[in-house]
Amino acid sequence: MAFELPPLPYSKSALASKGMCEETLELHHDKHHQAYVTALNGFVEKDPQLQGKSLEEIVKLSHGKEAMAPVFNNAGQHWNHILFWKCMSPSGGGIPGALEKKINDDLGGVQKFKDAFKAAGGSQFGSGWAWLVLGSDGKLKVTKTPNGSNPLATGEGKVLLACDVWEHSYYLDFRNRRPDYLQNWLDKIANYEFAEAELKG
Ligand code: MN3
Repeated sequence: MAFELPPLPYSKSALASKGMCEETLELHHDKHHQAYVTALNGFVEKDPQLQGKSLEEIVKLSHGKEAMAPVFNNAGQHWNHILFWKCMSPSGGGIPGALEKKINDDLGGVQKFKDAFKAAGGSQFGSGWAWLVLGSDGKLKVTKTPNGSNPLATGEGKVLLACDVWEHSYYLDFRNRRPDYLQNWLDKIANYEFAEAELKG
């Protein structure tokens, strides 16, 4: 079974009033994400050791192996983007109670969480991702990864929020202003209902 591009869980214009325009989602989902899926399927077709494996298995199998870097980059990006679409919502921005309490307990409050997330995403040199994860110690943690890497590969924990800080994610809407994209994403777009469901799940 070839890997497939999942449909967006909202229309491409659904986030336009929130600071992510239709063209951004069209290019990002239909072109960028599709390209990772197509490339990954190409690698799987040529490599018997990848055949029959789940996406998670391929991410873990290829992580840290120099010869498999192209496989890892594309499998990682497929996995990351599947999450990213779920981590945004037209009704995003509001933090439900149980998640807010956990953020207060583990990260010192919502403002500190957002500052840490902005710092992680803003300081990721070049392309990459900012994450809110639930660590194996049961505590929330804000982290970042370069390029196509992710907490599944690094073993840093269960992802509650994934934010793409590659330029293709924000350049049409915010130009070079990545900190503004991150602030807007956290305040208006982030799907904290999803994060809370993952926290409880
Ligand atoms: Mn992307």
